[in-house]
Amino acid sequence: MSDKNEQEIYRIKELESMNLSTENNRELVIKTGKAVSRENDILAEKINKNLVKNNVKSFDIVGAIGAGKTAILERIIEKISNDYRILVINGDIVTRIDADRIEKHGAKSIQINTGRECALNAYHIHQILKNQDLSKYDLLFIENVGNLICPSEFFLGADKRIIVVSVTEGEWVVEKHPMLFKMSEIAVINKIDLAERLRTDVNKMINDAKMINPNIKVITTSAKTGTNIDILIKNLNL
Ligand SMILES: Nc1nc2c(ncn2[C@@H]2O[C@H](COP(=O)(O)OP(=O)(O)O)[C@@H](O)[C@H]2O)c(=O)[nH]1
Ligand SMILES: [Mg+2]
Repeated sequence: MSDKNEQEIYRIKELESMNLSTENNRELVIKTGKAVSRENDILAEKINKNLVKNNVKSFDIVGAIGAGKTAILERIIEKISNDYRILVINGDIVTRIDADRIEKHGAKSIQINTGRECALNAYHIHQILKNQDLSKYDLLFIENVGNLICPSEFFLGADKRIIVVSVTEGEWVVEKHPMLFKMSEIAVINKIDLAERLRTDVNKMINDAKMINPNIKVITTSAKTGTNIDILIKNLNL
């Protein structure tokens, strides 16, 4: 990109953020945001009804980039793909790396690339599920785009949300991101094989999650060694 083009892009970005910060525009942005969120929730409810009608149990997996969402799914699928017919939707900005990883373990996987969007929304899921014969599946796992903030704004229509954090993100990661812990049924603290070496206080992470959401089930795992993947599967209540 030439210097001139780059300067132009920065100028546009500056103007965008200046506009958002004026009182009138802010109100419009908030109003529009609320309307979008309401539409999303209506569609999410429809998606869930349809999944339930077809006896498909569904899970929305959220967490930062690199927390181990795909690795945990690989371990789960390895263990249960003989007993359940599984569909996985993988969300990423670009590439179909995760879908290719999942497919090697015995589940059908579909990749969605969101481009600039930092989370999946119900419309993405609807676009995919409307072309699927849901009677062919028992379980749906949705791996959301790697992000600890944006996914809290959009329900996808899954029965349960699972938040995955890892000890490599530091022991403060839970208390810094309360929203998604409030909105999840299961919290996975992954990469415990590295906890000792990093001297991460895993108990603090567990306690923080329970303090934020007393009803959340917290499970410590290692997708690398397979530790506690069985316990995680048990807690899915399949
Ligand atoms: N040591 C260790 N590495 C892990 C574990 N889980 C995932 N990883 C590694 O962490 C990296 C990111 O994992 P990935 O599943 O792609 O994370 P995602 O972005 O959340 O889907 C990969 O190199 C994995 O092999 C774990 O429990 N222990
Ligand atoms: Mg992934």
